[in-house]
Amino acid sequence: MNHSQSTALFKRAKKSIPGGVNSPVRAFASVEMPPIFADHGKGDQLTDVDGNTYTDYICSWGPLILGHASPVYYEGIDAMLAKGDTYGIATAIEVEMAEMITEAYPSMEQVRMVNSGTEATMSAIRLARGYTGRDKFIKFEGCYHGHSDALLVKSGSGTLTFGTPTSAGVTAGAAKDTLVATYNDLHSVQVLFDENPGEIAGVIVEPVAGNMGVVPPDAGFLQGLRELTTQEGALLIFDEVITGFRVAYQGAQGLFGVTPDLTTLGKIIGGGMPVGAFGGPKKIMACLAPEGPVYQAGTLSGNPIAMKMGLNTLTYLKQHPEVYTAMDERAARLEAGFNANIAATGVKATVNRCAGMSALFFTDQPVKNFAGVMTSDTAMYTRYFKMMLEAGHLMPPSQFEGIFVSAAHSDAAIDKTIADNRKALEALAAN
Ligand code: KE4
Repeated sequence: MNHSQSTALFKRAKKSIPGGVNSPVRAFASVEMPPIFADHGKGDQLTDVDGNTYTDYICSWGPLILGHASPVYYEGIDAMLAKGDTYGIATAIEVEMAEMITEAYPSMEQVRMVNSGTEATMSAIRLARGYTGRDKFIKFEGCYHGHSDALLVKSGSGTLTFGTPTSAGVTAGAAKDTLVATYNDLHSVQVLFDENPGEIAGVIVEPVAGNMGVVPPDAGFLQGLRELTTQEGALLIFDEVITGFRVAYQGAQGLFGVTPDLTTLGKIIGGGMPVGAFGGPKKIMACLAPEGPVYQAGTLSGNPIAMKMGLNTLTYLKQHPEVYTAMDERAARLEAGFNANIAATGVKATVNRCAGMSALFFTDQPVKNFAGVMTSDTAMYTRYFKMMLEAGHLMPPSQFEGIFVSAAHSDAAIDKTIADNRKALEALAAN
């Protein structure tokens, strides 16, 4: 495939944008090649500026649950734009969005809209601290909750690619109240509570980890966190920025039947526009300004155009539950196909999956936590990524990200991905 236009754009971009990209993972550094630049997408297909078309498994890192350029996202947008796009005062559509979310997530009696997942988690942590009067909180190694200072500690996603699990610029003071436990290890959480009695405001967790590849929760892990936090007077925060409206309409809390105190959302709820949200019981949310002492704000929070695209998406998902069944079936076929290819070729690899999100790790070790992820052969992943790209399949450009199947992924596309995965694994097995 010819990537000359992408490469030229990247060279040009590096003059005016740090690293040539507006988010590090887009630089393709982990797979040691210049990034491709997108030109357009339709359904499960993405076409780059050189005219190469791929079946897309990035799906904008989660938002595109209906695939690229679905008319569902855009319904009624032109009419709204004719009236204006932002006001700085409240609008009715923000109320409709809040009602949509709180109806789908009973644990969220109230919800505040923000502009990114980072804002949502940062605000949720501040709220938990303000509500409990406690400073410390627990996160899990390899989980990524956006780039606010206190959460950029032993984090996942791009911080793993760039070897900065705790970022430069995050002061010791900002990180000192962040305690780090091991995913799927309740004892590691209990130890932190025992060492910090009465000081921990909350535990924030990706209920299905999607930023160290995909690591589903072991049976009982989430319930165990619920029991531990209740017993210790700490809040349980589910970061459902990826899993919300993805692993089920009711998110991971609906899928696993565990009710958090606070939930953060993002990605899908914006229909492709920059949207995040956080919510919980009224007694906790009442601590937020303007009612309470915990300040949080945003110029474009609840932007009407973004709300409309988000509402279009959520309304469609609510009216078409069959979308989840179809996504789960396709992701299961992809998993089964990859596993058959691993068995047939003898390549050391393992597949993790939860509903429509999955990951292919180049390790024969079980991947249940960050340590398991780090047994992966990232050099082999790089070779695999490039072979799949050349064959017309855009896999995540990092071992530490997830594969997303959308409602738009066709059976034919899935089958071709499985067939080309077999060829790639055969090539890896040969040398
Ligand atoms: P944003 O600030 O990027 O909207 O959301 C941060 C965030 C919070 N919580 C979870 C569970 C997340 O996965 C994310 C962001 N996810 C990454 C992909 N793994 C965003 C991709 C990127 O950084 O470009």
